[in-house]
Amino acid sequence: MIGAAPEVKGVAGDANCDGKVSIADSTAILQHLGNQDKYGLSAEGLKNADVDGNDGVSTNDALVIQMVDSKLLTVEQLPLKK
Ligand SMILES: [Ca+2]
Ligand SMILES: [Ca+2]
Repeated sequence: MIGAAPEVKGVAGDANCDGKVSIADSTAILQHLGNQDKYGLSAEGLKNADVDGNDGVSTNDALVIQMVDSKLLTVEQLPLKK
């Protein structure tokens, strides 16, 4: 993987667009929902954040990302089907 840049664009679950899926993405979604003016996600982040199979970003999307962080789901399973 020498010289290979991580794929940052369009990673399912990567709400904060740092190229990986972690608990920080779950937190970013919750902050977005709680205070959109201050902590709003980018357009790309919103697209990445919508992983639970239901349209729109909700606390359930944050929950799905927590499940990935807890190894109950894998990134490869995202986004979940309806
Ligand atoms: Ca991330
Ligand atoms: Ca959703």
